[in-house]
Amino acid sequence: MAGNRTFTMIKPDAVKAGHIGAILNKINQGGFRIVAMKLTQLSREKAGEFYAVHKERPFYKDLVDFMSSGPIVAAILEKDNAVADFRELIGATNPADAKPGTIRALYATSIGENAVHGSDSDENATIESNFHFAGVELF
Ligand code: 3AN
Repeated sequence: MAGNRTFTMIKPDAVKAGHIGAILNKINQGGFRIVAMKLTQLSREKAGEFYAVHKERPFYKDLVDFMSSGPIVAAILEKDNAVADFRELIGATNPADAKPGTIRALYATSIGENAVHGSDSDENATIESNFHFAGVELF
């Protein structure tokens, strides 16, 4: 059965461009409830740990540099079928392929700087939520 929570980050490109409010609005309009949220910045070390599954990929270093380059918003979101529905709301990894109206179609500039993260499985949603919010009260 699909879980009811996912994890997201509004990435440094979208924070810098002033899109936090617009993206949170899309998230709420998409039927997601925010159960935990913070404005924070990842160190290079923490960004590397978060994206460790991509360690062997050619874009890993750029990804770690980018994700630690400025503030992000991290949040846990709740909705039925959260992981799949959120990935539908954010659109394809490459904004050029993202459906019109999705968050990446609206706010991402490239495949590397693509505005938002969304967990790709219930298991990773739990791991990623704990990475940022272990021990924090959920609302
Ligand atoms: P998604 O975030 O859509 O699940 P993943 O898990 O394949 O995509 O990739 C994680 C992150 O790595 C992406 N959000 C993006 O920032 C970066 N990335 C993925 N593919 C590329 C690529 N070909 N070139 C540069 N960066 C990439």
